[in-house]
Amino acid sequence: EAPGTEQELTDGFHLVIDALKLNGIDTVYGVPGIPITDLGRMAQAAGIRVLSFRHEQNAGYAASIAGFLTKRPGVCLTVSAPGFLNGLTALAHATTNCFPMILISGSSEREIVDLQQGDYEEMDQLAIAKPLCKAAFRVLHAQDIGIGLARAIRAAVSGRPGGVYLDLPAKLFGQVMDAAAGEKSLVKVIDAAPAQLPAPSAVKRALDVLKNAKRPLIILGKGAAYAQADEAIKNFVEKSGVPFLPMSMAKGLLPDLHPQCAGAARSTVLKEADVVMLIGARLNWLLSHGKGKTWGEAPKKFIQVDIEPKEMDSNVEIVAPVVGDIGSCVSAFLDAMGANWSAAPSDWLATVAKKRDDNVAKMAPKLMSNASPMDYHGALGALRTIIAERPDTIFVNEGANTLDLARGVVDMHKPRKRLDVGTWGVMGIGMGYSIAAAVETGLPVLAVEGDSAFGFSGMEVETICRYKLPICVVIFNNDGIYRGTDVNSAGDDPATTVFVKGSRYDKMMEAFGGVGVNATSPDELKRAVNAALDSGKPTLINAVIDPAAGSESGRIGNLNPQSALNKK
Ligand code: OXT
Ligand code: ADP
Ligand code: MG
Repeated sequence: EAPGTEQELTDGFHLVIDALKLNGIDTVYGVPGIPITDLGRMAQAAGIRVLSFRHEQNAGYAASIAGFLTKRPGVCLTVSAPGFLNGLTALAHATTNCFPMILISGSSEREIVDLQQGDYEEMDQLAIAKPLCKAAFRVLHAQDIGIGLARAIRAAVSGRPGGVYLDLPAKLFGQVMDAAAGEKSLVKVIDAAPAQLPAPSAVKRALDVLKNAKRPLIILGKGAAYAQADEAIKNFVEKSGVPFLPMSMAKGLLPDLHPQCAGAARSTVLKEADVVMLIGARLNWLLSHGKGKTWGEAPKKFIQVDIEPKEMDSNVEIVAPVVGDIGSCVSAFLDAMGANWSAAPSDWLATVAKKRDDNVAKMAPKLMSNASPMDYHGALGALRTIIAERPDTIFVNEGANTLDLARGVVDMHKPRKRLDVGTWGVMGIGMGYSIAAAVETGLPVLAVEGDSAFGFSGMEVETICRYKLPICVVIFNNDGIYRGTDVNSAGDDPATTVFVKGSRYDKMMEAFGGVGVNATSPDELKRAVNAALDSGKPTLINAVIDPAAGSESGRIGNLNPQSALNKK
C-alpha cells in the first residue's frame, strides 16, 4: 500500500460495542473470562457501564429485571459452557416471566465443537439455549454483528417479551474488516416493540361483558406493570368503578390503599365475581388455573387483555379475548366507554369493602408486636411503615414466609416498586434484582430476604459494596427454610431444612466494608433500615426471627405432595 492510503479497520470486539451503543444499550451485567474479558474492558472504556458479578446467574437475574423496569432488553455477558449455563437459568426465567433480556455468551470454536473434539469449554450452546428462550442466534462473521444484535433486540421486546440468546464464537471478536463498511453494517432498530392495536370489535365485546356484570373484578398482572401505561390503567379502573386485585408485582400500579383495591379480600373476590377481566396476568398456578375451589361455585366469564394471542383459552374459556398491547387496549376501552359509563353495582363494592376492612382490622394488632425474637408480622409492621414513608423505595422480596407475609403486609404505593420471585417462585433473584434496580433507577432499594433465599445470591454483597449501591438487605433469619426447628430423628446430621443456629449474616457485609447490623426487635430494625436508607450506604441487617414462627412453604404448603404411607 502506498503511504497515506492505509485502510481504517475495525474488528468484532468494536462492532459488538458499537452495535450495543447505537441501540442505546448502556449497561451490561456479566462475569469476565475467556473469550469475553477484553470485550468487557473495551466496552467499559467505550462508556458502557459493565457491572462485574461474582456468579453469572445473579448477573442474569439483574439483566432480566432491568428488562422489566426499562422495557429495553437487559444484557448479560458470559463466558463459554459453564458461564453460559450459569446464565441460562436467568434467561429461562426471563422468558417465563415475559421480561426482555439478551444473554450474550462467548463460545468456543465451531469446527471443534461440531466434531466434538474437546475444545476449551466446549459446548453446543446454541442448541442448548434454543428450547429455553424466545429466539437464539449465532453470528459467525463480523459483518453480521449489526444484524445479529438487531434481531436479538427485536425478538426480546416485540410481542410478548422474553429472553434471547446471542452466541458469539471466540474467533468472531478478532475478525477484522474495513471500518467504514463495518459502520454501515450496523443496524439501529426502529420501533422495536410496535404498538399492537386491539380490534374495535374485540373492545366492544369485552366492554359489553363487563357492563352486564353484577360482580365484576379486574385482575392486574405484571404485564400491566411492564406496559408503563400507568395513567391509562388508573383512569380505566377508576372509570369502571370495578374492584381490582393486583398480582404480586402489579401491586402499586394503583396504590394498595386505593378504595377499589381488593387485595385484602382476595378469596372473596375470586369466589364471588361473575366477570373477571385479566389485564397482563395469566391464569396459571398463581390463579389456580381459573378453576376449582379458589374460584367458587358461581359461573364465571373471563375477559383477557394480553399481547399474546395464544394465551387465550389456555386454562379456561375466554369469552372476550382482547389481543394487543395493554396501553393501546386500555386507551381503546376508555374511548369506547364514553361519558355515561355506570360504575359497578354498589352492593358488590360494599361486600368487597367490608371483607377488606375486616381483614385489615384483623391484621392490624399483629403488626404492632414488639416481641423479641421477632415474629414475621412484628418485623414486617416496621417495614410497612418505612415503605409508606418512602414510597419510591424499590422493595425486593424472596423467601417462603418472608415472601408471602411481606406481600400481604407491606402496601405498595407506586408502580413497579415491588420485585419478587415471579412465575417460578424462584429463590436467588434477590441480590441481582437489587443491583439492577439501583443501577437502572437510581432509587434506594430495600431487599427483604429469607435466610435461605439470601444464600442463593449472597456473595453479591461484595458486588453491592464494590459499586457502593444504595441497597439495604434485611435478612429474616429464622435459622432455616420455612422454620429453624426441624430435627433429624435418625442421626447426628442436622435436619435438611435447618442452618447454623444464631448465624450473623451482618458480619458478611462488614467483610467488604459495608454496614452490618444485628436487629432483635422491630424498633431496632426500623432504626437500622431508616439509617441505611438515609445514608445510602450498602447495609445488611440480620433480623432475628423466632425459628418457630413460620409455616411449611408459607402460603403454598398445599402444593407439597403427601405420602399416603406411614413410613419415614
Ligand atoms: O382473602 P383471604 O382471607 O384469603 O386472605 C388473603 C388476603 O385477602 C389477605 N390480605 C390482607 N389482609 C389484611 N391486610 C392486607 N393488606 C392484606 N393483603 C392481603 O391475606 C391473605 C393472603 O393474601 P395473598 O398472599 O394475596 O393470597 P394467597 O392466597 O397467598 O395467594 C395465592 C398465591 C399463590 C397467589 C400467593 O400465595 C403467591 O403469590 N405465592 C407465591 C409463592 C411463591 O412463589 N413462593 C416461593 C417458593 S416456595 C419454595 O418453593 C421454596 N424453596 C424451594 C426452592 C425454590 N423456590 N427455588 C429454588 C431455585 N430452589 C429451591 C426454598 C428453598 S421457598 C425456599 C426458601 C424458604 O426459606 P427462607 O428462609 O428463604 O424463607 P422463610 O420461609 O421465611 O424461612
Ligand atoms: P402475573 O404473574 O403478575 O399474573 P404473568 O407473568 O402471569 O403476570 O402475565 C403477564 C402477561 O402479560 C403475559 O401473558 C404477557 O404476554 C402479558 N404482557 C406483557 N407485556 C405486555 C404488554 N405490553 N401488553 C400486553 N400484554 C403484555
Ligand atoms: Mg428462613
